[in-house]
Amino acid sequence: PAPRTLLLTGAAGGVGTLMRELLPAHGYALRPLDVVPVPGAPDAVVADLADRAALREAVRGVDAIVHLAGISLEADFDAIVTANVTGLHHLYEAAREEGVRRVVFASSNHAVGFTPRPRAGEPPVPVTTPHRPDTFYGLSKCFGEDLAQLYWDRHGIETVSVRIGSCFPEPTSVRMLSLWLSPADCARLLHAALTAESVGHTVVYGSSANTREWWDLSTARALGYDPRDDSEAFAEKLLAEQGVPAEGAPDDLYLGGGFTTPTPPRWP
Ligand code: 15L
Repeated sequence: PAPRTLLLTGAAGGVGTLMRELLPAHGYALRPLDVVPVPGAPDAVVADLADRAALREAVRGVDAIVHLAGISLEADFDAIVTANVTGLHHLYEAAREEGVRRVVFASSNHAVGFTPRPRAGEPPVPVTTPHRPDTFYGLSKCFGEDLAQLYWDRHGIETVSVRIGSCFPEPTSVRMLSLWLSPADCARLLHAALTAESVGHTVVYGSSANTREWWDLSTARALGYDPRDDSEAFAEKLLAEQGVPAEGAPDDLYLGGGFTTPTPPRWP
């Protein structure tokens, strides 16, 4: 049967807030969780990924987990390890102990951020491209994908790892024209990842059907994802405001853009 009750971790975060609005229309009852109180959700679980007992209680009885919690920008190595490595292990252990069979893991384009962005005429980047993290943050997403693989091979817990591009209400840079995942398409992609049969551990890229796409959405489409939005609607305005990235600039060279620089965007 299709999953209906979801634990949504990181429910107070950027993507979490958008998904709290949009996932119920796909038929889900949400159990939101965050390390801080979730605005407008007094029943949300407030728990840290360090708290194994709280996680075990939080996953009990849900059909699936959408894991958006953790640090989502660059930070000190120890902080990244605590939240995104140890915390992820705690969550999967809770899932294993409580018999939850499906996880959707928010990976990131920054797991492959040092991959050169394809030029005109070059093929889109496939999901099989080698990991090339651009930050400790991206490195933690590489680890997360491997942890998901381990829990599938060893324990039969299925995961779709979604390498999310840029999920915001609108793209705000020229780079994001290639990586934008509209909130509505994000909800569609999560729904596909939750309902597709026999996913084992599947890696997909997460973006809308962007005219300027850099990567290969075929593994996402194979799950049943049918994106409806295209960042091209914002292209004229953004190009007029910002121009194309200069040749050799980070946004020109790499998928990860500014995350590849000595001063990547930092948490919090
Ligand atoms: C990410 O992984 C970040 O969490 C998000 O804040 C954006 O910066 C996004 O990548 C991006 O690359 O645009």
